Amino acid sequence: MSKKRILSGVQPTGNLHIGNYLGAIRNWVEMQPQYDNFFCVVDLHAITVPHNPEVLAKDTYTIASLYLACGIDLQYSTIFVQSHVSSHSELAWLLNCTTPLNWLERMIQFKEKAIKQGENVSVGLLDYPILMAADILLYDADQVPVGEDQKQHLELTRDIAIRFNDKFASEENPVFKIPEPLIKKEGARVMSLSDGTKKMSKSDPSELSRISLLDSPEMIKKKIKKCKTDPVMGLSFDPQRPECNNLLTLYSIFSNQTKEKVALECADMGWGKFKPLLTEATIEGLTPIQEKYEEIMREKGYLDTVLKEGKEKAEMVANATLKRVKSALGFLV
Ligand code: ATP
Ligand code: LTN
Repeated sequence: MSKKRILSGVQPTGNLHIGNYLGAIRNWVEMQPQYDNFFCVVDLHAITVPHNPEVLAKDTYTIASLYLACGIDLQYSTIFVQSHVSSHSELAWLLNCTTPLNWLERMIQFKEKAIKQGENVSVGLLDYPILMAADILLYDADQVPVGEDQKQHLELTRDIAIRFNDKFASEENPVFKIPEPLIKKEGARVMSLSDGTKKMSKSDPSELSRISLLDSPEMIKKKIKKCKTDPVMGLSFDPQRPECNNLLTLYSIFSNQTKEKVALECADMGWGKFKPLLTEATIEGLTPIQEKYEEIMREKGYLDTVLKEGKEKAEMVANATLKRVKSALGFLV
């Protein structure tokens, strides 16, 4: 029996932070041997908010090498750049014309990001989830491993696929496979270091709000030292204490210990004792990724080869799906 397929992606909008790693990439790495995997760097999504052309290409390389540095293995997985496979844009157009506008207007991420843009909201920002649906549906993905914040987009993708199949295909011969979201509980929503009620995000203007995978040990130490805490004595996984809950969760993941064990270990601790422990566990967790990253970046030309091969493999699958879609819609193919 052939393996089930996974597709996921990250936007090249800056360095990856530990939220991206714990919420998404760590799970990709863990699952990859059992699946046929496609991981893309979604550069077309990165331009839905104002961007700097000079940093887009650099960030695209950074994210692709971080995929490898985090442990994505080309034996199991294909890494490619979204804009290298033109079927993504083309399917997005076809889905634009078969999806009701009001499905997009309800998207939480759109509403949140639109507020930040003021008058300058692009059509692309509204259309973002359609392009994401195209990414997923082109590969007949069975599972899409993402963080909690992407749940609504995954539900929309399913609705788009179901509606398309209903209108343009038969039950026995559907055009799209209906994908399932895969959201692991631990690390699905890593919170900002400056505010335990907000998710950690690449686009937060404050560097101190997140730990980047490439932060130096000194920087990690500084960020944890400055992060927001609370004045309650003793530490616990209390949902009423968002900062405490978040920091203990990070510690439990990076130190490879169960929540129960961490709860016991930290029950009588104060922040002064806990912060150095978290700092050490975080540095230890990130050092191997940083070393591998440096190695990949030193090897000139390697990444280009990986991405070229990735494009070729991705195109084979994506172009076949696009042909099916166009034929169902009545285009001459
Ligand atoms: P931006 O701030 O530019 O929107 P982001 O930090 O939200 O970026 P994305 O590229 O949108 O990052 O997300 C990549 C993956 O990381 C997605 O699967 C997303 O669900 C996951 N992710 C993002 N932020 C977090 C977080 N704080 N906790 C857990 N997972 C996260
Ligand atoms: N919207 C996603 C990034 C993304 C994605 C995808 C994730 C674009 N296309 C396809 C999974 C599958 C985000 O994390 N912000």
